[in-house]
Amino acid sequence: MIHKSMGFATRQIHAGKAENSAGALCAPIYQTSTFEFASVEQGGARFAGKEEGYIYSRLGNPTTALVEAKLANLEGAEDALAAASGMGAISTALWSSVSAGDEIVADETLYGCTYSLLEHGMRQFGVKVTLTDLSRVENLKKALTDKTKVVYFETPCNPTMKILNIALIAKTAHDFKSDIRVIVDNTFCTPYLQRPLSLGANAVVHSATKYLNGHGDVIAGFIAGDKDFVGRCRMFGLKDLTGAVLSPFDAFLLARGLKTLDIRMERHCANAKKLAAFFENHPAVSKVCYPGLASFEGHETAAEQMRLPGGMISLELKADKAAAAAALNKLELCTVAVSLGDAETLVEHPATMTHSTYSAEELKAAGISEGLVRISVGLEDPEDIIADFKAVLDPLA
Ligand code: 4LM
Repeated sequence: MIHKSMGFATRQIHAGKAENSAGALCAPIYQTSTFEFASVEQGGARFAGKEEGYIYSRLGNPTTALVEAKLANLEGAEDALAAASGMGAISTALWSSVSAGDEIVADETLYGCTYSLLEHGMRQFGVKVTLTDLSRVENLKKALTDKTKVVYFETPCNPTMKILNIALIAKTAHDFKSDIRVIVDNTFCTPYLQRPLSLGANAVVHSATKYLNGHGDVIAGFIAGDKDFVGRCRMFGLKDLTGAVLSPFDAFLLARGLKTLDIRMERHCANAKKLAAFFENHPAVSKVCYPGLASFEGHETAAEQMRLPGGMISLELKADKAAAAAALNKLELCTVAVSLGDAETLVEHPATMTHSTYSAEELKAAGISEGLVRISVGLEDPEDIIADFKAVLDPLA
């Protein structure tokens, strides 16, 4: 039996149980698209919501239900819904929240495809999207109208690591209109580092592709929040609008990854802290964006709302673009790749990769410089990660 008072590690391992008549320690993979009804009447009753039970795996599946229960427990949410990707979760949550004529206010610094969904996608369907810098609460106050249905942001923001004050943004939005849904993308933190619902947000979305799974072998997402909203996302947003359903096999891999979330996050953060200190003292580096550094603008807010400063670092090099790229191409241990939260240290160039959905002017407005390099610090020995960067940065100094 799992109690709310139990610790994070206990809950990440034990929360959520799938039907399991054989008593297998690891819940079985219910690799099935559909479920047998005992009778025509029973099938009808399940469709009508008069009887509990599975119908079809786009509406629910025992293996998927297990990871949904785990994530809901860890985020402190009433309910959670798994999706086929982070973008599947985000688009499901947003399309379940607005109709044509409604408005969304979002921070201007977002993962590139979320930016594209808002800026290029939702606008096409008559939803007004206002993108602004939510680190200044007066910008939020200016953007809110009686048509605002959603306030949406990430913190730390991908890729600049800008920190947004969850409690302040949620309070400002709710003081303006109590039914505004404040949705926070908690991908960079996971519930081990930050729990937006406890700070006043209404819903959380995740790319579970990243730290939640943690092993670079799954694309997945989550929505967590109150029962009504998650129910609407499940039975309308995901079922009818996006169809972005997580497969039972990927749910099984996620359940496996989640069992070690706290240990992995502790190590990602410890490694990132050492690497950030190395970069801050390296003469080839002009700027380090890491919430754990006292020199970083969002440091104090990060310390208030995050357990630890995370495993992501962004930096700028003094060298010109070609010389910086040539240096990073020589990394031997670290891998040039997008994505984050894996055991391997990954290095990428947002302006030409994850944020290439922004135009040059939009990148500038969002504070994403042409020279920014983003690092997802892995779980290797920190001395080896630092030695790899030292070997390629020293010649630039
Ligand atoms: C990346 N990110 O940055 P799926 N929310 C955040 C993200 O960083 C991402 C998604 C949602 C990267 C992918 C290539 C904050 C993705 C979207 O990729 O749809 O699971 O998540 O490197």
